[in-house]
Amino acid sequence: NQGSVALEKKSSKVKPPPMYKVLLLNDDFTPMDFVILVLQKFFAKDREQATRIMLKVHNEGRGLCGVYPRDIAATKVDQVVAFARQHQHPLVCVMEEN
Ligand code: NFA
Repeated sequence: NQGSVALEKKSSKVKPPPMYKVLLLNDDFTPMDFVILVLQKFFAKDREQATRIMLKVHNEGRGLCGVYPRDIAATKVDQVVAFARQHQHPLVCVMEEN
């Protein structure tokens, strides 16, 4: 089992958890600086990384913020959407299985 028991055959039960992408979607109204703030606050990006991701979303319609196990991904989505609504911005954040 992936090396946890000496001489046992490899890998019959222990699997890594399914992973989920968390993505931001473009809209016409959310300010660019707010999207950069979201990427810094919830996804631990520095200002330069956050700016690159924001511009990718703006230019291509969607962009990857991070990849996480299901519960963590779902919490990020909820936190981002709640924060955006508190500030009256329509920003959309979704998760999808990797
Ligand atoms: N398109 C928005 C604007 O021009 C900026 C934006 C980027 C919104 C990424 C949502 C996501 N103000």
